[in-house]
Amino acid sequence: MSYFLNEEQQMIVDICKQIVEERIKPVRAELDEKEIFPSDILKEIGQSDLFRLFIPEEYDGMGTGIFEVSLATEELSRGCLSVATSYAASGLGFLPILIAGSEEQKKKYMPDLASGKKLAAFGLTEPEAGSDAGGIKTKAEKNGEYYILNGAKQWITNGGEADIYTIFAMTNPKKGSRGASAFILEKGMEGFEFGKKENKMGIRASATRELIFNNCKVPAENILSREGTGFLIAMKTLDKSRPAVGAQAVGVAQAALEEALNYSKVRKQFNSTISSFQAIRHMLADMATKVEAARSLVYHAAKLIDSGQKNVSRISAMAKMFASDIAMQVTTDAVQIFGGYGYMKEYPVEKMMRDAKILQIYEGTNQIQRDVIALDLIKKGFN
Ligand code: COS
Repeated sequence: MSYFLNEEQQMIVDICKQIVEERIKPVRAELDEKEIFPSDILKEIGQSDLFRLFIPEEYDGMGTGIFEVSLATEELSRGCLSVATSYAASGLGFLPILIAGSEEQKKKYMPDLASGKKLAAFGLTEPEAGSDAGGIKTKAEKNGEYYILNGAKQWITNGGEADIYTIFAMTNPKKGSRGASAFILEKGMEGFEFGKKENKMGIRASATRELIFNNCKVPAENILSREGTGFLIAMKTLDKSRPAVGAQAVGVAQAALEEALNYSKVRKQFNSTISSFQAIRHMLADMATKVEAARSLVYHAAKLIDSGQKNVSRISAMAKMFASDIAMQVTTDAVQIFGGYGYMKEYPVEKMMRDAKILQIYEGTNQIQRDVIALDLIKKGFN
């Protein structure tokens, strides 16, 4: 399908396709099986300037938008969701700096993140605060020139691998979500430690770790904006990043659809290829239609954000929720079309189905997305 991409956008897609074919597909099963973090591939992604996409030119970025990031994320997800997640998680980690950072903070941190020399991570979730983002317990107390952080973050993508972390902590717990603040932390800061790497169902090559703050000393100048703005920074970040989760979903669904389509044309039963059976044809038709609908919604959401529209929570949540539900359905149907072979690790659809599940959970469960959409709908209607 043509999406009227300009020359630059087509180039982004082509570069990603090449990385997928040459670097990702040959090793994705092994990375998954052995839980190997794809450092070399991420280096190559950096050398191909793909981390620069959403970063303004003054901080060594390319100044393109969420649409271009979504194109890159979708293509990388066609290859391997672990790689795409590690790539997208760095963007999620540095978005708070772009949204709320001072000129000095942006100049200090963004160039190395733009080149891919350093990776970022986003630290919001805690053992007792997942969907309830305002309920975080990590504390940040001001002590002279420092904030002292105590607490822990859970299931942090790129945890331990990233150099730069945007962390949300309570500076005034009595105020609830209005008492949260955001900080930039660097790996190696005193009192900043990592827990064990999690053993996951899917995206097994991505790194998910606990972050532990044990009287962690963070220079006071590393606060983003000012005290009390942390929850808002987190929400604004998620509003911008959720379409990229939708793009991950479109990519993995497209990959599963392609695998199922190709297999249906060679697998023979009852002396015919299974693509000649209506049962399979109708499944393929539904899968292709769903992927196309999800892609349209993701691209639309990304373009609305890039157009500068202010209230994007609803469309952003819709894109993430719809596309990830579709990815789960389409990858499950792909396994079904492969039959018993689909359940085996020799074929890639087994991994795609395991990987797809996380998309309905991270960056806000799809139940939370439905809450965000419904609340916005009831408050604002269609104005
Ligand atoms: N943009 C701007 N402001 C926002 C906002 C947004 N997207 N979402 C909420 N706010 C504001 C609200 O308007 C409200 O402001 P006032 O106090 O001035 O009225 C304030 O923030 C608190 O909002 P609300 O009362 O809706 O907060 P809740 O505690 O009920 O939580 C949800 C809202 C559930 C939407 C939020 O906690 C959430 O997004 N949870 C999921 C978190 C998540 O994605 N976790 C995954 C981890 S990241 S991988």
